[in-house]
Amino acid sequence: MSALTTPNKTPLNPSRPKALNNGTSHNTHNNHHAAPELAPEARIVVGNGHARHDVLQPEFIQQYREDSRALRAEILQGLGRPQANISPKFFYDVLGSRLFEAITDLPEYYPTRTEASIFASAAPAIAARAGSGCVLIDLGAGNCEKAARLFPSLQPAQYVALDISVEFLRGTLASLQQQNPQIPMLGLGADLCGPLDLPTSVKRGRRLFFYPGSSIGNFAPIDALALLQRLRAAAGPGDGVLIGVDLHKDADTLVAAYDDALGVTAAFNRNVLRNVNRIVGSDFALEDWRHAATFDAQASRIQMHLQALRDVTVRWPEGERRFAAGDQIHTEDSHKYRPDDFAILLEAAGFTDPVSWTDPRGWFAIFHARG
Ligand code: AVJ
Repeated sequence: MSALTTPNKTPLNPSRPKALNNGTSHNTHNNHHAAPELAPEARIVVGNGHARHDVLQPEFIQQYREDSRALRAEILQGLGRPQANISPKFFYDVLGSRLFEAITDLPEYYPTRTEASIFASAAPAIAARAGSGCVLIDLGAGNCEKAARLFPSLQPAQYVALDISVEFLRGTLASLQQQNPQIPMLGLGADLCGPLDLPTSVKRGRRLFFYPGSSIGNFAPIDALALLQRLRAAAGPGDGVLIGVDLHKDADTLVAAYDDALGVTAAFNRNVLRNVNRIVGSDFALEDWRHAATFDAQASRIQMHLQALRDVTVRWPEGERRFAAGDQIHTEDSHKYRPDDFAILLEAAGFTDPVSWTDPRGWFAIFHARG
């Protein structure tokens, strides 16, 4: 366990997630949804308006803290490369998280709806296979919505929500805890890109690692394999993984999903420049950059770039970068798997007996495999 680990006593009135105001979130490309803007007390005040002192509270542990100097250095390193890039983790500031949430409502963006429809229709089969009463470890927690929908069928012995920052989890988990007092909950601030050291607060017993939303698509297959291997190392016999994966399909459908008519994905992509300006003090002018999304069929991935509309020089306190008109900054890859290939990846990581559920069009799949 990291030396930074500090078990945190949950305040009686969980505060609004502060990190939402200052930050980037994720290197695991989870979906960060801005927390609902409830008055803090709205979550636990009952009846006569006095806060109860005996309500069940989730536990929070922060294992890993992002350091702003490291984030700056990471961005500047990416901007200095011959092929400039910005990691997709910088999409998810407050506005970016809201834009992502808006993306999931777009008619063209099928993954979220399709995955939800599979969970809805396959929930009994998934529970039969994964087994109820497990410790549910949510690696793509975001707003915890997807896991919460599985509670009735899975009846987890504990719900562990993982995020880069526990601050993102406080509000959501506190209200989820009130709605599900029978399920002990733990919010864990951890980095999925490092080894998975689960603290002792994670109950013993069968574990189900849950990674929904095709977040795994942001990793190149070789890095997805490394992540699965880390999960495999943390899993014992009887444990399993449940992973949402977007599937390979025709280029038109894919490109439309990442270049919608309303321009929400374009705004989501271009917003990364505002976040970068905030973090490194650069002067990217948004009007100089257009959104580009292409499908590389060979690599089976959507690639997002920001393309310079004219010659520009971007400056920051200790440097600058010139871009010629047409030059691109790479911002995201979203890999699309063929079902057999993802099953092979799971087996290569040491998982066994992979099964998947899909929708009638075969656009998205949920995989289960055993540790
Ligand atoms: C959150 C990584 C699953 O790749 O589809 C949506 C992010 N980017 N539209 C995806 C995203 C542009 C999304 N993931």
